[in-house]
Amino acid sequence: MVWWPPAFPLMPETSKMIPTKKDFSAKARIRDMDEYKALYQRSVETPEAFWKEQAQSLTWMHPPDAVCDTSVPGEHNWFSGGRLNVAVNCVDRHAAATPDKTAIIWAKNEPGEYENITFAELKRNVGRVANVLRSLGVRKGDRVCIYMPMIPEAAYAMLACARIGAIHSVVFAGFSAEALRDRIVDAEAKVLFTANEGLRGGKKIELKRIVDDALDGMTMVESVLVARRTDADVPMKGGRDQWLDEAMAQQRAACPAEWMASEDPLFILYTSGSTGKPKGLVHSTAGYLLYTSLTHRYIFDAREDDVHFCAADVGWITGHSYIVYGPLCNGVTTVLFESTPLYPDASRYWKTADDIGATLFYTSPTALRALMREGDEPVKQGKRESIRVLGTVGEPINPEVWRWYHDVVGEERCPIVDTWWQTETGGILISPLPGATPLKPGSATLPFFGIKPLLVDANGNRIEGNDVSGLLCIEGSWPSQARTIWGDHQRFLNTYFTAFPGLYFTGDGCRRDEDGYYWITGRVDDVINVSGHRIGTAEIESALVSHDAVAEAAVVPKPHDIKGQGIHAFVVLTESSDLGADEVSGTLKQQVRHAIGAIATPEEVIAVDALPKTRSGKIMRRVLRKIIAGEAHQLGDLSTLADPTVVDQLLEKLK
Ligand code: 7RM
Repeated sequence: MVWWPPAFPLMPETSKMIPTKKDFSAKARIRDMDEYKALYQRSVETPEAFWKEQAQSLTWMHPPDAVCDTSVPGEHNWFSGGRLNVAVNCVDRHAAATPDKTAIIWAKNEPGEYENITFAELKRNVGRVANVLRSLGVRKGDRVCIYMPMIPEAAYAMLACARIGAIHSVVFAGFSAEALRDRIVDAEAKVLFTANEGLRGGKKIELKRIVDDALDGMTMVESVLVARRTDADVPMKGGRDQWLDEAMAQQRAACPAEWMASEDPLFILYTSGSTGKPKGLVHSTAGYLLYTSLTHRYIFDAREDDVHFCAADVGWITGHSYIVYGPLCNGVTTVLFESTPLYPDASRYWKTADDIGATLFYTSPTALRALMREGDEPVKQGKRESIRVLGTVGEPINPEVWRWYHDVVGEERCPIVDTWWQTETGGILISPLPGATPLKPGSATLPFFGIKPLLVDANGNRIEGNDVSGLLCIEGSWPSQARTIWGDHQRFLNTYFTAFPGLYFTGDGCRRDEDGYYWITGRVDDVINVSGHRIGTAEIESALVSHDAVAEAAVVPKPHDIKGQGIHAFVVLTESSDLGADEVSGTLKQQVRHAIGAIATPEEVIAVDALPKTRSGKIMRRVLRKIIAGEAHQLGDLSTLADPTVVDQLLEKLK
């Protein structure tokens, strides 16, 4: 099989790679490149045998009769015939073996405040919430929306759904009422979890009020369960709303677990694509759980006594896979971090890590860029001695930030795992193994077991060899690959499997260097990655044009020192617009916040007379991207531009 010449890296002595750490490697699960190569080769040459063996790490109610059927791209299924329950795997089996071990450390918003939840307690709380759901008539396959801050109840709600076979849809608690409503309606959720208020840094977020706005005039959601995070009283709608703690108190702790089929959906998670409508990616039960737990074990080199501190939010895929499901399936203590990296100051992560003895630490380049700007002193306020592995995810990491993470935060002692993956992939696909892979700052390095990355050109021709660039595709399937887009399988096939027949197209550009290492260069589609969060230009544009004063809108990214990319909007106002020149930016920024949420707020909204378009009327975002990035001298081919004077007008405007 020559799908990828296994041009494995040279030994570190002969290249500019950062060698593995001897002390770490000596005790690691995978200790060198020979071990990695051998296991990797086995995983791609005999995948059935490899995955069959790996599947034994899960507790099955009935073992699968087959490993995988991946013959038709986009119709993959894994472990058919198997029966299992995710909550049994993540909770019950550890509650039986190690009932008093801490399952969750909740690091509250206020520094120094922690609450530990043992596996035995977790089991009882999940059981109670599951019984609350059952009492509300929630059955296997029903959808439950979770719109909560980072509190233990969010994890209870997810695991309770898993226990009874309900499909959860976690919506990040930073999304606006409108965005929440769209996601509830798309999934047809009948129950919603929220909290009276959320606390994040110095801010209070009125979650229940946002929920009331989202549900206004809607009958689809029959019940709202409200966790009590603060002592704020909030209006409760009779017959619909109840306090979660009161509802739980009325239920037994024991709740039988559904026997779920391997391919039954575990959850839906929405992400942005190149159209205005977010996609609800659907993840499976067995494959998802197996792959997230396996990657957690190998990529973080996770052990029984680890404390896994992933600073993401459960509203994103990273929170699903590497706060809740991966670590808990492995019986590893996981951390729910309610605060922000800068609250009350830039030493927060490191002091928290010291307080709770965090051994594995996982965050985003955006957080690291913000922290690096504050200098080394806040880092030194924490000892960081407990930390063994440092991880990053969400965007390309600049080599100088990587260096700082490695040299200052990790004091050159901790391997860094730069993990590339997506909402669609469920788990990490390209990453170093911390005891085995020599590192290069800025590269996600090499594929995980079972993963076959390849590069293609725009015409779909495979690009062989090393020191090449192209579009990143994955050949074949892996267990945690998304199964469909909720309610629109055709869109799933069109988005991911038609551009390059037979391959999964990631939407990312990528370089494979002279050593075969992968460097993800970022999205090649109309998706902007702001602080590691994907936002579709079409969604923002549709929010803008829904304002009476806006006739047309075009949104493009511009490099941003902290966020990676910032959102820049161009609008053409309507004839009848009565927005004053000084009001345009403020009003339209507010419009976007209202429609989507604060994360989608443009850096600037610029009113222009006309947008650059092709003769067929397509907006040439490439031209706007270049102009806004100050690269007007290399606008490229403008021959398809309908009205070339538009470019001069834009340049004049932005002077
Ligand atoms: C986990 C997550 C996915 C997009 C992906 C990339 C970018 C993620 C890295 C990265 C460079 C990385 N899911 N991305 N990780 N780029 N290096 N290590 O982020 O669905 O929200 O985003 O994020 O563009 O396609 S996501």
